[in-house]
Amino acid sequence: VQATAATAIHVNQLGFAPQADKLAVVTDSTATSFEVLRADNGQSVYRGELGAAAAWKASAETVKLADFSTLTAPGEYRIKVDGAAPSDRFVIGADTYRKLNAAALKAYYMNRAGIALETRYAGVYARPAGHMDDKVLVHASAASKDRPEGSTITSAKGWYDAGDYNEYVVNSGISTYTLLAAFEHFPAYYAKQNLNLPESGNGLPDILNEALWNLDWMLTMQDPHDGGVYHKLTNKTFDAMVMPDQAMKAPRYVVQKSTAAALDFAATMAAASRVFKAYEQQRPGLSARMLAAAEAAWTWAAAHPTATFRNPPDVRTGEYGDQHLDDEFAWAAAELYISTRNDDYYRAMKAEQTPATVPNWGDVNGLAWMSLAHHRARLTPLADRKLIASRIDGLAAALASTWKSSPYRVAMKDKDFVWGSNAVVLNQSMMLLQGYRLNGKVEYLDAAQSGLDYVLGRNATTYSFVTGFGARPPLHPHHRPSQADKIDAPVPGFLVGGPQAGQQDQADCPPYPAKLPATSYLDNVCSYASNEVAINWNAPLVYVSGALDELSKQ
Ligand code: G3I
Ligand code: 9MR
Repeated sequence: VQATAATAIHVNQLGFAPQADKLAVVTDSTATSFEVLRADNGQSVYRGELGAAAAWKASAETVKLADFSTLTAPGEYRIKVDGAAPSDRFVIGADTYRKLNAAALKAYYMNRAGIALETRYAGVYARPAGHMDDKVLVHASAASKDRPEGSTITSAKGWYDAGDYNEYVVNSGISTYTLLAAFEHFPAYYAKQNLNLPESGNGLPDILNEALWNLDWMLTMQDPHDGGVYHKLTNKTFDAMVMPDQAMKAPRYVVQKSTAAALDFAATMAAASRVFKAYEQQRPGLSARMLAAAEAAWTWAAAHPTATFRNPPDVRTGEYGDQHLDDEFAWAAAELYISTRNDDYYRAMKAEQTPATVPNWGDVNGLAWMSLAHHRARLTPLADRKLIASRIDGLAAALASTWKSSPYRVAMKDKDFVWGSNAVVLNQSMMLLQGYRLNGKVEYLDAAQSGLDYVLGRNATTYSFVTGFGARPPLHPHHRPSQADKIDAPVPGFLVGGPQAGQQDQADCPPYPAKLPATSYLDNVCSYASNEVAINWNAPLVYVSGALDELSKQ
């Protein structure tokens, strides 16, 4: 099924808003021009010159850009270049990413722990409940006077982290926050969205209903006796590739309280307390409870500033073992400052020393700046608004400059092709969008669009990296339900990790097609290093797809 012709046309396999920047990449071609054809009758509607040939080291290709941004007429199209098969079909039109955004959010529902997915909500992906987590053991590493080793707690709900069935507070933090930010920044887009969840129609927007499923779980991960937060809720080893209700029946554990978990928890709960304040009627007391939980976790972290996490010897599941905690302190302080307007938190953030970086689970500095920028009009006089603007703009400008000089027109450098590279490019887009929201530089919006184009097909692999979306989506993600459910198509709406040269799963997989950063990818269930799904990777997909739909209307 793979196009093997040397010359190939890579384009976003979904499409573009009429006013969006529209680019395709043509590989290893001697052609100098391209055409855009109507998909229904092949009529040529646009002709343009290809850009100059440039070498992209990450994929070892020589590529030319096709820019058809001035084609704005709604319709379905293909691109044609002499010597190549016509491109995949794509659409120009309004709300191009509505369905993608809804599916990317629904994927969280599909990954819920502690609930049966019913046919009326999950369709063919209905399944019995797994992991009720009503008797979770306190692991030796987490034992305290109030909760000794082997005592049990209840820790229901939450999302499975990824293709595995464990739940990790550090990764939950950035994921849940990003969904909350999508809602905070673009409330109109999400207000009427109906995701067909069990909670739909209860007076909360569905994006918040979904976020709440995980926030409820996160609250159980805090020890009420001291405010500390367990790092994870987990088996001792990874489950086999089975459905949730068939997973290990041995009890699960809460493992070691960590500083990173406490701070990511504090930041996320502080942000959530702001968002849920408007829903006091639907959820009386929730906002205040979240803020109190956030402050208690902050106090614990301040008293235990170096409780870094490494797996205890008998626990072999995901580690999320960040050793650098300045950014977690800064993010928690920023969110607590915004939610309480208490200047002590602003001082604790150490704004002058905090850089703005593209966020990931282990580096959350960018989230602090993103929240401060969004709330800049409502901060106390102490906040340095110039600094906030210059941090956001500085990061966006650096990303846009890489984007501009990249043969593929992506902000990705070689070092960005890490485990979960597809989320790197989307988090770059999310930060570019913060720059655009701040000062309206269209170049930032265009560069953000390119990040979504990349994961939807304008990349060096020919794939659209979201299950169920585009002409060639992944069919075999490392996702236990998708593998074990006996349904051919994987659960839709999941972004897979993407190419990276580490190949840490090589022992479990057939050989990869290539070892280059941008092409080292395997659509095979074995490939947890390039083809797993994860809640922190879907979150910027939600943010960016919704933002581009909404901003294209303005
Ligand atoms: O920190 C080092 C850095 O100093 C070094 O320069 C760089 C060079 O490769 O490596 C960095 O470490 C990487 C680490 O992530 C931090 O970014 C490791 O190579 C890399 O293997 C590691 O990948 C993580 C992976 O788990 C393995 O631990 C991914 O970020 C993380 O997303 C992934 O998360 C897993 C969970 O553990 C379990 N559940 C599924 C989930 C998704 O695959
Ligand atoms: O399934 C696991 C996946 O969720 C993790 O991201 C990955 C890396 O920690 O590990 C996977 O489990 C594999 C294990 O590490 C090695 N043996 C094969 C397992 C996959 O079935």
